[in-house]
Amino acid sequence: MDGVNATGTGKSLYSGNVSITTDLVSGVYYLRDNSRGGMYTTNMNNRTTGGSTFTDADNVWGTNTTANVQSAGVDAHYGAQLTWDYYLSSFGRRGIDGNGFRVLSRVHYGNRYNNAFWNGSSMTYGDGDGTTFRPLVSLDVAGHEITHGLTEKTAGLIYSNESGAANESFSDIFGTMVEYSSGTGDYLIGEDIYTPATAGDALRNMSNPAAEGDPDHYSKRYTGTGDNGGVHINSGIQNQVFYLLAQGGTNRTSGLAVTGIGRPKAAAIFYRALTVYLTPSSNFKAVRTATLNAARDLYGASSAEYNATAQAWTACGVQ
Ligand code: ASN
Ligand code: ZN
Ligand code: CA
Ligand code: CA
Repeated sequence: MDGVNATGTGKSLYSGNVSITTDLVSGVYYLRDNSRGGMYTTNMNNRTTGGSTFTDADNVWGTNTTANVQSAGVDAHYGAQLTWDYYLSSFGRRGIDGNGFRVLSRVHYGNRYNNAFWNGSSMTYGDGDGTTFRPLVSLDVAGHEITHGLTEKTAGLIYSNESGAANESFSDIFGTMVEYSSGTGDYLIGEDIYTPATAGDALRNMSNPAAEGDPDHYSKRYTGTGDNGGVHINSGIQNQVFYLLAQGGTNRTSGLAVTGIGRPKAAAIFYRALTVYLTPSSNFKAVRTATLNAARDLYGASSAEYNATAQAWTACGVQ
C-alpha cells in the first residue's frame, strides 16, 4: 500500500518456485500487493496476537523448506493471489466482496497449531505439529479458507447442519478450483499438508468421500451434533455431486452414473448458485434447486449441463 509493485521470486513449500507480487518501499521489499485489493501477509512469530511484516532485501523469498520462516509466507501470499486471480478471471469478481476486499494472511500462528481458519476478515495458518499436519498453507486450503469469506459475503450459509455442510463444500469446491488454476489439480483437499508420513490420504476426498470417512450419499448423512452437525462430514455429499458433475462417473452408493461437463462449467454453475440463489438457511435440496436455476441461466433448461446437474444430485440422493 505504500510503494510500488515488484515481481518477486517465491521459494514455496508446496508449489515450487513461483512468481509473487511484492511491494518495494525505499529499497526494501514487503510481502504486500498494491493490486489485488492491497492484500498482505504477516508473520505471527508463533504467537496468537500481534504479528510483524515480512521484509526482504533482494525480493527472493523463502528456501522451499520450513527452516526458513519466509517459505510458509510465500505459500500463503501466492495462495491469496491465485485465489484473487481465479475469481477475477473466471467470474469477473474483484475479491471476496466483489469490491476489492483487502485480505490479510497470517502465517506461523501459535505453537504447532493444527488448523487454518477465516475469522471474518483475515486468513490464519498454523505450522502444524509435524505429525498430523505440516504448515497448513497449501493452495487448496488457502482457496478453501478465503472462500469462507466469499460465502459469508454472498449466500451467508449458516455454519451448522446442512447449510454448514454446503458452506464447507463450497469452500472445498473452490479450494480445489484454485489449486487446479495453478496448472495441476486433484479432487483431494489438504493432501500436501496432512499426515506427512502417510502418502495418498487427505483431509477430504471429493471423488470418493468414504476414503476419508465421509458420506457420498444423502442416505448416509451424519445426524449427530459433533462438528456443528457434521459440517466437515456431510460436505462429502455435495463434494461428490460436484465431482460427478465435473468429471462424470458412478456414485458408489446409488450406482447411478453421471456424464461429466468439465470443471469450468461445473464451477460456474456452483458459483452462480452461491452468489445469486442461496440464502443463509439453504439445505442440500435448496442447493440442488439453486444449481439447476444456475444451469438453466447459463446453459438453458434443456441443455446437457442442466440434465447432468439434476442427475448428479439424484445420484447422491438429493432430489
Ligand atoms: N479449517 C477449518 C475450516 O475452514 C476451520 C473450521 O473449522 N472452520 O473448515
Ligand atoms: Zn472450512
Ligand atoms: Ca488438492
Ligand atoms: Ca498424508
